[in-house]
Amino acid sequence: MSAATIAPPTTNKHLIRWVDKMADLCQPDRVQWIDGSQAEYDALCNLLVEAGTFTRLNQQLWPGCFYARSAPNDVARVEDRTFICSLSKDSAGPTNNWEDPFVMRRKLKSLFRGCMKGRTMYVLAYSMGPIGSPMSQIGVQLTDSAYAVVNMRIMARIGAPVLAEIDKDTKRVVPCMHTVGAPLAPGQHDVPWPCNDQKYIVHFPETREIWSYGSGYGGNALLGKKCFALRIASNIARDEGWMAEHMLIVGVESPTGEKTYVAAAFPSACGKTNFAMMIPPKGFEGWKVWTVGDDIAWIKPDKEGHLRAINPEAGFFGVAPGTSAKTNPNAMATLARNSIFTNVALTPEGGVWWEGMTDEPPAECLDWRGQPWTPAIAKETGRTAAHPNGRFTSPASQCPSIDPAWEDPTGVPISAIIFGGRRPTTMPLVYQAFNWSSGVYIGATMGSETTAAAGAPVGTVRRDPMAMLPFCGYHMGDYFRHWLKMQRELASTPRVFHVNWFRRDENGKFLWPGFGENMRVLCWIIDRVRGRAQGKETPIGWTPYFEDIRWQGLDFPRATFDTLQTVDRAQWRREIMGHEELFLMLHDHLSSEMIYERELLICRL
Ligand code: SAT
Ligand code: MN
Repeated sequence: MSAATIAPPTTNKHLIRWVDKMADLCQPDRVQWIDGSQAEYDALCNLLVEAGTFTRLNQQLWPGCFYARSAPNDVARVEDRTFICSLSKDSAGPTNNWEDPFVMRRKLKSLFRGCMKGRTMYVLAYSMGPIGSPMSQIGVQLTDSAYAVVNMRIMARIGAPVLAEIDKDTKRVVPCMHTVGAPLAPGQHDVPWPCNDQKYIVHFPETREIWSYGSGYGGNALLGKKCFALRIASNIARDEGWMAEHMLIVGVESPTGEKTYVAAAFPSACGKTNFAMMIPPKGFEGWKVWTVGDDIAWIKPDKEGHLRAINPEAGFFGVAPGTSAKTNPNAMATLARNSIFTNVALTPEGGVWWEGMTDEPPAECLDWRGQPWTPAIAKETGRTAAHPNGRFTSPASQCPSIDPAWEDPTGVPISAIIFGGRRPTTMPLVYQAFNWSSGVYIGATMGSETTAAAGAPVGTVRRDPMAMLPFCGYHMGDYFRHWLKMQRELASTPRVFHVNWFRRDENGKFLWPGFGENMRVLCWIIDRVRGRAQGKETPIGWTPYFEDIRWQGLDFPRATFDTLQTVDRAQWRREIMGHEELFLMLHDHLSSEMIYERELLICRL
């Protein structure tokens, strides 16, 4: 076994022993400890270019940028191959796939035996959260994917400074195993995107371990993100009395310099990244929206009992299609350099393109599979140039709206929590929960209405509690309990709101213009938090009076606003029937407070 030939850059005996043991299991040709330097990053990128995984983009147009195409069978997270292997099936709950941890371990051992033959095993120490922050957590990912390493360098803090933290031995380290599952026989030629048809994304919540097999893409391979920062961290958070949430964090600054931070959870395809990087509309001169994070928030009570949050990530792994100078200029500026693009289109000039980036598509390009693509071909075949889940990986520090406090080790104070969904009917533009437990109920029952494209009957709501359905690492009923329990740790709870940008009129037309205008709703939320705006009591919560929304710069008809805010009792009765489905599934772990909130809502209606 030719393990590390250079002395490992750590004194931690447990870490060294584990790396040796895993190298024995996976049998890589080499072991390389990642230091996180620019030189090392450049060398790995060169290696990826040589391997055909990366194409260096035109450096005049896209400085420091690379382009990658994945295998067509490895383009997204694989929820049906994601497992929570707690000791008892009951702890994983009905919303997670479960397998007996002993059975799964045996399976993984056999899959991982010799899985890195012909490859390098990288030892990637990483910190989720600023290095040294009391709210940060540390992981070490062993991976045979250089692509995963260079992406993780953008998405997390990695390398030597993290190893130095590990050497202090003050924090438990989460071991993360990752392989693309494609060992090479001697002399065998590698493919640009090695992966395996068989995929396993496995979490052991009690021992805080992650094992990922067969995929090199996104959340399957960048283990700090969904696997650690949400599924494992939600378990740690429950045990330690904090919250690991699928939420963006923004700070809103008024012209007088007053700053208010909010966290928000929306299901996928509701414009989370756009909201996190919002530019205030006409009429809001002097206002500023600052970005702290676009995907994950770790929220913890401070000594005084106020919630503070950090963004555990250091970059954005954003969906490219639909991102443009119109929908999200801050994202466009962020991704303009030092970024990695995956599964978008490659233009003849050595640039990238995706649907929605510009009004005019390029005359020709290579699509995400490497096939020639023209607007005419698209018209004829319906093929898109970019994969709908094509991504950019970009450093958060490059975002023009990045908050000056985004790396504050103590986090930022959270004054409000916002839930949202894509709801063509029923849900008003905005309403405020009466209190914490009714807020938890609102988050627990949130969801998005299915569209015709999803195959399901139109009008069905897919419940996605707190946008955590694929990310909660334990029983969803216990997760609601944990939310309710958090109130006891707090001197003051953040106010809770629900927003819906997607309500339509009887002709199917959106009632709300969206984008930057969402600032008006955000301002009402802040005015409520600060005790400045009135709320009108309705059966579902407090709603804004027309007069309390800041309308400057927008001529918005009062009648449309009234339609947007309508609480239709018949629709709401149907809505509550839908809540029952979720509650039935979770019934044996459901807190009585949730049933009580439901009864109260029924009574008020
Ligand atoms: O691929 S990720 O899991 O990082 C993003 C997503 O699918 O939500
Ligand atoms: Mn996400």
